Amino acid sequence: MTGFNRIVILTGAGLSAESGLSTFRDKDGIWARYRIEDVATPEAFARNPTLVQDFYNARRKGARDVAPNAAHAALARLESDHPGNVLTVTQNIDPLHERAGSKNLIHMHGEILRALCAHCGGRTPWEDDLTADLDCGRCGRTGGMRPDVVWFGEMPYQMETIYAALADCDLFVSIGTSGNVYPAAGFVAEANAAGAHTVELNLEPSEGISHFAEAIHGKATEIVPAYVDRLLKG
Ligand code: BV8
Repeated sequence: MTGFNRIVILTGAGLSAESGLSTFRDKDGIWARYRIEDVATPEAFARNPTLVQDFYNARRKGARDVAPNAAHAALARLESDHPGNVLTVTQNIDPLHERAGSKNLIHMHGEILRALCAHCGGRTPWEDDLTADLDCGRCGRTGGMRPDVVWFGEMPYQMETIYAALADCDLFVSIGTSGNVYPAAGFVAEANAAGAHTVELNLEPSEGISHFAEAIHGKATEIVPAYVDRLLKG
C-alpha cells in the first residue's frame, strides 16, 4: 500500500456498536423504536419538547460512562503514529473518539454531552438531564436549552472545513455507517472527485458501496485495527 498523506475518516454508529451503544438502522436500532419525525427534528422539539428531551436524556445517560472499543483506539493510534494528516469526521454524538485519544476530530452532527441555547446559540458541556425550565448560563433566558445535536433539516457543523479536507484528501475511509444520511453519505463522491482512494469498512455493504474502490466487511473491532496496521506499515 503506497503511503497516503492526507487521510479523511468518516465514522458512524457502527463504530460504537461494540461499545454497547445502539445503531440507528439495524433491526434493533433506534429508528426501530422511535420515529425520526417525533424526536430528531426542530418541528418535533417545538411540538413536544418533553418527548425530545426524554429521548436525548436517555441517550446522554448511556453515553456518560461508555468506553471506547478497539476500533476507536486504532483510529487514535493512526492519528498519532501516521506521518501524514489524519482528520476524523464523525456522525456520532457520543464522546468515544475523544476518550480513545483522537484530537483532530469533527462532530458534524453535534455532541450529546453538550447543551445548546436555542435563544443565544451558547454551547456548554452538559452531563445531566435537560428540561424546559432551565436558564441559559450565558443569556439567562429560560426554555431554550436543547441537546447540541444536529437534527434532520438542520445544517451539520463545520461543513466548509469538511469539504475542503475532502477536496484535498488522497485517502477516504468510511467506517460503520449505512450511507443513508446526507450530506455525510455524499462524502465518498467528493473524495472520488478529488482522486482519492476510497475504502468502506463496515459490517455489511452500505447504501453507497458502489462508490468505494475497496471494501472490507466485518466487525469494527476486528477490521479497523487490522486496516490501521496496514496503513502504518506503509
Ligand atoms: C440537511 C444527530 C439541509 C441526532 C443525525 C427531508 C427533509 C429534511 C431533510 C431531508 C429530507 N430528505 C433528505 C434530507 C436530508 C437529510 C437526510 O439525509 N435524510 C435521510 C434520512 C434521507 N439530512 C439532513 O436533514 C441533514 N441536514 O440536509 O440540512 C440544510 C441545507 C441548508 C440549510 C439548512 C439545512 C442533517 C442530518 C443529521 C441528522 N442527525 N444525528 C441524533 O444522533 O439523534 S443523523 C443520524 O444518522 C446519526 O447522526 C447517525 O450517525 C446518522 C447516520 O446513521 P449511521 O451512523 O450510518 O447509523 P446506521 O444505524 O444507519 O448504520 C450503522 C452501520 O453500521 C450499518 O451499516 C451497520 O451494518 C454497521 N454496523 C453495525 N454494527 C457494526 C457495524 N459495522 C461495523 N462493526 C459493527 N460492530
